[in-house]
Amino acid sequence: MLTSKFKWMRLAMVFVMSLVVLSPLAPLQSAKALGQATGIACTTDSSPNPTFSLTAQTGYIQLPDMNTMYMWSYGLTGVGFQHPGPVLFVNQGDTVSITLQNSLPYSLSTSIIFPGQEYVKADGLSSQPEFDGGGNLTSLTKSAASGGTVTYSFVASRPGTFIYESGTDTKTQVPMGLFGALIVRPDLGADYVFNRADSQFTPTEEFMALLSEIDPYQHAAWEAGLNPGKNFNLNTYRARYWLINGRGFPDSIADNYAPWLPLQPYGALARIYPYDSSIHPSPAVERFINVGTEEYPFHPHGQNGLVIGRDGYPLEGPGGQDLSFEKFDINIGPGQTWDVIFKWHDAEGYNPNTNPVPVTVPDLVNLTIGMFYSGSPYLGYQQTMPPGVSTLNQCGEYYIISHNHALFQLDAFGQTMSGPITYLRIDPPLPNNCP
Ligand SMILES: [Cu+2]
Repeated sequence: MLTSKFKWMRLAMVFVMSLVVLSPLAPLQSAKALGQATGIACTTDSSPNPTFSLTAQTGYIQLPDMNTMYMWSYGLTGVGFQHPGPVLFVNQGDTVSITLQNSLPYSLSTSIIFPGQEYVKADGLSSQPEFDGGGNLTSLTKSAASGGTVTYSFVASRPGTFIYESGTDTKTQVPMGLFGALIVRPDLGADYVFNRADSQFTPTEEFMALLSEIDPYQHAAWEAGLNPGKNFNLNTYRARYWLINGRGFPDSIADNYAPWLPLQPYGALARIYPYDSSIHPSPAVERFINVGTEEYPFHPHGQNGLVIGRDGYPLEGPGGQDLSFEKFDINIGPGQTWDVIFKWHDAEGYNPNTNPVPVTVPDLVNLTIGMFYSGSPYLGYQQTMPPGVSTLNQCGEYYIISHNHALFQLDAFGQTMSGPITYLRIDPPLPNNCP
């Protein structure tokens, strides 16, 4: 048992070291232009009439305990399986069309619902729920039969963070992985969350925490296919894996499109820079999304967030009054989205030469050293580590953990310290020499 844990840690370390080697991200350049190492990797199409083609299909993802998991998920048609589904970005006022190709097994029908979008059409007609011959609800919206397609369209009337997910047999199809994020940019501009001046953010510092869960017995039952739809008792549903952006820690801190996670393209590392009134004036934004069945109390250490929106609505009064609030623990309920702004101030400006901290820094050999520590408590400084200790720190940056505070969720089927954990990486003030 111990041996396998050490093996896991070693492999995790190799993963993380590859991350460091493979992610040359220059500050202030667009994360997107550089292959989107961190930040949300957008799937877009030309405004004002973006069209997307998604295929609901089967595939496998990798989990931190070395398990692989049979999933259903949305991938771009013709491109293939990915998990979670593509993050769709559109502009406010766009007429969005999404064609769903149903490639699920077992002759299942499937569909997509768009919570928060109004007047959704399916194949040109007002989208309506479906019922079987006995009057039982079978789908919340028009579905595509096995092998068939259905095209949904709607006008993205208001900006914000939204979910799209299966509307058919939702207790099965959503946990099996049929979900994704839809982000609507406001009229005010792509670097605003809402049509409010105080919702401006740094374009390269737009992050997502899409939180989900897996009951491996549900997935195994469908994978085995012995009696599809009847061989898993939903009353026994119990999540054993919890994921952030479709990955568990430490995969969660690897780059977007990390080559060893080819079907789980979205990283969750948040990389930001200290506030500076001229060089770096705007904050970062994180879009929290919960597609699971449990509450996810997300908890960025050492850092309050400013909650500015929930469920696609800005927190404002009828006259536009700012109703945003500071929050230390971000409690995202099932089906909710929260938009949270945060910034980091180098308030004290500590410097080992000109402004040292007014206490004696403990001797390095008396400290517990993590693999991301620079050897120096000062931002932007690196020092020699104790003998035998290597560091993944690149340029004296800080790493602050962010994780779900329902600690039972920090787990991968019994492998602890996994699940929805990521880091906030704070780089030294710009300009700097960080890779
Ligand atoms: Cu904590």
